[in-house]
Amino acid sequence: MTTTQSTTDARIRVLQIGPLPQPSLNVKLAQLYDVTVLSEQPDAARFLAEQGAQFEYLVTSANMGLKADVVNALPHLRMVSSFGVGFDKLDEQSLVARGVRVGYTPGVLDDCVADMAFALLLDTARQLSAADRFVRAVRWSQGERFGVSTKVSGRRLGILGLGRIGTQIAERAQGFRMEVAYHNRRAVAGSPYPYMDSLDQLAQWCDFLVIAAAGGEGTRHLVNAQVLQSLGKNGFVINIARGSVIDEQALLEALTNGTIAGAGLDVFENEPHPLPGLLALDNIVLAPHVASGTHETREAMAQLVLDNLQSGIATGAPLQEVPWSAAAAAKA
Ligand code: 8YV
Repeated sequence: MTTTQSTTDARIRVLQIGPLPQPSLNVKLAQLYDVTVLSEQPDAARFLAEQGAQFEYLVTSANMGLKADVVNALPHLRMVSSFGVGFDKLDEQSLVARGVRVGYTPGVLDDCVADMAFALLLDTARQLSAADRFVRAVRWSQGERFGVSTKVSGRRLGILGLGRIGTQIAERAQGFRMEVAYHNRRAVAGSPYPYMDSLDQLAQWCDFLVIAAAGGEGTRHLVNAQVLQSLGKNGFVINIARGSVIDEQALLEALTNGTIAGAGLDVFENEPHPLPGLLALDNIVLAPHVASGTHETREAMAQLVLDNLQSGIATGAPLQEVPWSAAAAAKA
């Protein structure tokens, strides 16, 4: 006699750290698996102590991350599927030590993040948001003049981090006939763009410094007071990567003192709390970490989270696996 497991019994248990930014993904995960959302538990630590041993699969996001104490409370954890390309908030040490495979969502968000870099660059240089505020405040209608802004086409674009997203930013710059150069932890073989040995050199050379480097300890505060000084009073900094790459206090001072001309930021050191001083400045454009936040890209990211999880369950490996060794090299 053969025994048939009921669908419910066969459903795989998945621990989800919290609600994911794409609502359809929360729904699909719950349809496909037996999902427990950790943030919905009245006492998460107690839940983990009592039921942690039942989970082999976990879903999180770049933003929510995954802490060592959670990994350590899941003795049978085999695979993590994370929504996002950044993995600076996933605890590398505990995951690697335990041999847990980790999937993430590179590639599918490059276009939208690069588009956002240019949106912030154009807005900051041409003062579009400030112009919008000016018109809405009826200042134009009352006879005031807005003043002039800064030309973008044909200028120099410096990219910190010529990875997938940095490369897409460089490609968009061609449409604006911009000169492009970059700095990385090492030169990218075959890149058509000139490599600058130091970030300081890149900052001195460029008009617009765009941050597209990975987050984490290896890149923390790379853009400091000295680099901003080198960028100079006509220079702009744009950040679509991680807030931690810029020393936000030094940036606030540079924007306030006129050490640099302006900034466009989608990311901050302590999200969702930009330094309060930044909110009062007019030479800055602020966005709430939404570079990947289009319907199309978020759907593609959601699909990759599902595909990574499904692949992990079926084969033991996600389709797109976090390259921890590259991150370690960045720190060296
Ligand atoms: C995510 C991001 O949307 O992919 C990343 O690393 O920072 C964003 O694209 C966000 O972090 C989701 O949690």
